Amino acid sequence: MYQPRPEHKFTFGLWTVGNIGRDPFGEAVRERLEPDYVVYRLAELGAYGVNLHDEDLIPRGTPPAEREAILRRFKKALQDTGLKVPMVTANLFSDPAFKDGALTSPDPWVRAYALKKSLETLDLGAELGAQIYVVWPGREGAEVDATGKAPRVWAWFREALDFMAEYAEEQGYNYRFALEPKPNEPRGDIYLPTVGSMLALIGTLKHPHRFGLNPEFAHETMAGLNFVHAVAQALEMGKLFHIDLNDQRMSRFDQDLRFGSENLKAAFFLVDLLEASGYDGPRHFDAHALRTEDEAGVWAFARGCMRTYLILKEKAQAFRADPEVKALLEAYYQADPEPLALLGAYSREKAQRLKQLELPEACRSRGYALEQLDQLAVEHLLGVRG
Ligand code: GLT
Ligand code: MN
Ligand code: MN
Repeated sequence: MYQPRPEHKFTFGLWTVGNIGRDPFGEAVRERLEPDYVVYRLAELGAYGVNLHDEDLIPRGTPPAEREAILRRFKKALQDTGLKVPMVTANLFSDPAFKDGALTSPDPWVRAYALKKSLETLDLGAELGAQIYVVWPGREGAEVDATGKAPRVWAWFREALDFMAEYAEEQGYNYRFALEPKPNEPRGDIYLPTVGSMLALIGTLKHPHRFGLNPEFAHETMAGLNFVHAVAQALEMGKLFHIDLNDQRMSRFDQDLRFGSENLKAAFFLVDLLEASGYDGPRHFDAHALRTEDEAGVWAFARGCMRTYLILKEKAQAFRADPEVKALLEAYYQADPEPLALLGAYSREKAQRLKQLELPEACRSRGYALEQLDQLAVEHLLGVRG
């Protein structure tokens, strides 16, 4: 029961299960896991794929011969297990050069270097079969506004994205670019803080169809926003290219907790939304085991993320199939043809008729039965129904 299988499309990053538990106050608590070892373990657990930053696989400064050896071992592990690499991304945050931004650094040398690193990561990903390229602008932010940088960064960021898309096109790579917003951390304020701001940016790019979102549960939650609503908007706009699943307490540092471990109800409605939407991309867990854990805890964490997702999927299906829920929803969405005929696309005639409209008094006194509906959701979650 609840056994993950590749067709569920669960993925983890090398940096997630490989997280060594460093935090701003404390040193590493776990050993680095070799990338090929991670592949074998994830495959055993039933995952579909493994994602990576350039530097997760090939640490900065690796000599060419060693690079080839790492790649050979990694590809062999992929071949042995059938695990995929659906997504890659460049690490544009660790190098000290990126301390005041990478693609939006005030130093054009740094901007050029960040772009070079991105192009090389596009090459690496193409070699591994990746089709999603994530851009997470974690260092594209500020603590100090005296620079007047805020109005300038958009052009730099936009140019860099256009450049990457055109490079990928020219190379014949089949990438879709997934932009990942976050309100803060590591910068005091990141310039593209929310799903809404990222969606707005996409409309200003040269090749908007190549760009979509990689929203993360923890990031919208840090901003006090409703992740389910953010994902729904991205889906409705055809822009959900990838998703980072994890959990988070509001008003805290970026916790990247095990999926479903904190906001169970939001996780439930997220799975409900995703599964009903036809989204067929990876379900990526961008989370890591608690710093208290040893390696056994890491694999328990990974199993837990997938298991919780599958349990919630079953619960969501039972909730939607519940006759009481169905009856409440039928009453909720009124389908009276009279007002419906006045809505939709504009016409002069409709406008005239709308001006004559008298709202039935019942619309003011009606109840929406949301207490009943929500209680049913809670009871499904608590396991006493369905
Ligand atoms: C980093 C960040 C994540 C991003 C990753 C992609 S790296 O761990 O916290 O949210 O998805 O660069
Ligand atoms: Mn995060
Ligand atoms: Mn993420």
